[in-house]
Formats: sequence, C-alpha cells, structure tokens
Amino acid sequence: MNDRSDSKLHLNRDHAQHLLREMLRIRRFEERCAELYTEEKIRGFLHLYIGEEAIAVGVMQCLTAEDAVVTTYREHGHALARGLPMTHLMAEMYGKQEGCSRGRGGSMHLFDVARGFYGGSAIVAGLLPLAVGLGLADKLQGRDRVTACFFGEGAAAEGEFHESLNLAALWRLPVLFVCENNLYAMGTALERSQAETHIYRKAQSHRIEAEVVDGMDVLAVEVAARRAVAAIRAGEGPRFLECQTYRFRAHSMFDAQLYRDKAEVEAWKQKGPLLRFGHWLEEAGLLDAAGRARIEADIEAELAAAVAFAEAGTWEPIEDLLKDVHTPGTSTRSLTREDSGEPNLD
Ligand SMILES: Cc1ncc(C[n+]2csc(CCOP(=O)(O)OP(=O)(O)O)c2C)c(N)n1
Ligand SMILES: [Mg+2]
Repeated sequence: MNDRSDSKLHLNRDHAQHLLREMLRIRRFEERCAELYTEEKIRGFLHLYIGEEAIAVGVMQCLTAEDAVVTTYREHGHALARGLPMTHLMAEMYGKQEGCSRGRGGSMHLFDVARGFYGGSAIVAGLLPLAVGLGLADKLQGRDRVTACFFGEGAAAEGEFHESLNLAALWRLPVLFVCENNLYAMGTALERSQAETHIYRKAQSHRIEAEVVDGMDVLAVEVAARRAVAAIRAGEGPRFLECQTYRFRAHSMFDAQLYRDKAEVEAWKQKGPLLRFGHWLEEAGLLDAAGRARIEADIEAELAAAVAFAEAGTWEPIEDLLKDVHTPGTSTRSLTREDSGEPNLD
C-alpha cells in the first residue's frame, strides 16, 4: 500500500489492485442503490457518481486519516473511498438509525466526524466556504491538516466559489479544491451557462496554482493529487485540480436526459475509468481473470452484508422526529402520531 503522505505514486501490484477494488466498490454500491430505489427501499434524492469514480479514489489515496473531506450531494463514492463502512452508508440510504448520519441525512448528507468526513452538502457551492473555514481553523491552530473539497463545475458559477478561492489564496490556506467537471449542471451544458469554460483559469485568476487532470484515469488523478497535497503540506497554500469527467447516469434518478446525445454518453463510456484501468491491469499482467473474480466476489459479499444491515436497521421513533430540529419562532416539541401523515414537499 502506498504511504499516504508520499508526494510520489509508487505503483506496485497491491496498490494497482487496491485502486481497482475501490472503484468497483463504488460502482457496485451505486448500481445496487439504483435497484433499491426502484424497489422504494431508498427514497428521496439519489445522485449517482457512476463514471466519476477515479476522482474520489485517486485523491483519497493522498490523504491521511487526520485530513478532512467535504463534498457535494454526489458523494457516495467519496464516503466509501474515505473508509466509511458500507454498512453504515447503506443504512443511511435507507433512513435507518444505524446510518452514518443516524438516518437523518440520507444520500445527500453522509457525515462521519471520526473519519474527518464533513458531508455531503445539498447546496451547490455551499461546501466551499466550509472547506475554507476548516482550513482557516487548522492554520490558526497550527494543525498539519489538509482539507479536500470536491464540487462540480456548476459551483464555479456561484459567488461562494470566488469568495472561497479568494480567501483561501489570500490567507494561503491548506485546502485542495477538486473540481469534478462532468460538463453538465443538471440539464445545463457548461458552455450554455459559463463564459469561461476552462474552470482552472478561474482558480488561476485568484492566483491559485491549478492543473487540468484526466478524471477518467485514476493514476493521473493520484499523481496530480499527490503533487498538490505535497505543496499544500509544505505551506504553499491552496491548490486546484480540474478533473475532466462525465456522469454516465441521469443527474438524479428522474431525468429524461434530453439535453445530451446518446452517442456522446456512449463515447464517454468507452473512456470509463473501470474499463480502461481494468484493461490496463490485465495487459500489464497485474491482475488475471481469477484475481478479478475474487475481488468481485468480495465486493458482492460486502454489499450483501450492507443491505442486510440496512434491512435489519431500526426506524427512529416518530416521537423523536423533531429532536434536534430547530425552526425559528417555534419551540421544539415532540411529534404525536397525528403528525405522521405524508410529508408536504411543496
Ligand atoms: C445554490 C443552489 N442552486 C441550485 C441548486 C439546484 N441544483 C442541484 S444540483 C445542481 C447542478 C450542479 O451541477 P454541478 O455543480 O456541475 O455538479 P454535478 O451535479 O454535475 O455533479 C443544481 C443547479 C442547488 N442545489 N443549490
Ligand atoms: Mg457538473
């Protein structure tokens, strides 16, 4: 296994297989979540990361257990790669008390303070100020910690993105900004919403060193992230990676995808991170068919255990639903059985 604080990637058989395994865990977890969604075991929003796995996996290799991570609502992959147990994640998807956010967060709000995983945030660009705040606290308190902040290219059109990058650069904060540029923000193509489509240039305009990375290549991501994290740890201030990628599925679970051609999606699938890296491992003699089958069987067993854990989990009692919920102008009270109708989503 690689030393997480090393600035260089050392590729051996174990590490190469580890990268594939981590990407496959994410892929299979999400495919299963999509099935469970159609079975109505998982409800609410569900944004799949399928196609983008190389970014979370590549970056996470470079962080230590002390580092911090903040992400968007498309964060199942980041949580798994960070080491949150699949059982706790699946229970959270179900809304069960045994989930990592005690069933209160669901897919978009995975959280685990012990593992330095500070969400899971539903508000586009809302996590960037959070990352800058963590970085500022670390700098003021003299902690040797890096905060990795993952967000989509849609965030670069928000004011919070620029305010955050400005302050991070001005105060030389230990933050790694990772833009996952998948070319679309919901149904809006990047060139239809932003005049500057090279997101890394926006970071450069704030005097942050920025790099464009092939986000479909896990090794390219890890190499770039190692370089960036080493510079941050050396006190050089923030770094920015624009990882070019593509989501293979709909934005969320309901999306007719009328805004993009099927041929475009197919072309990107051919560049998929699992497909490419899998072939490469085989050709390089680093993983044979039997080895791959063993990895896949392990993941299926892990997944089955996670689903069983979630199924066996418990629902929070209705009486407790208003616990820890603060509504301005009203006092917190316990819910009664009469309150438990269908939620009003207007
Ligand atoms: C401040 C804010 N505005 C609008 C939305 C609605 N919204 C949810 S996801 C999304 C698209 C974001 O796209 P991007 O940042 O590229 O991330 P991706 O979904 O592609 O990973 C939008 C506009 C929101 N959640 N927050
Ligand atoms: Mg996007």
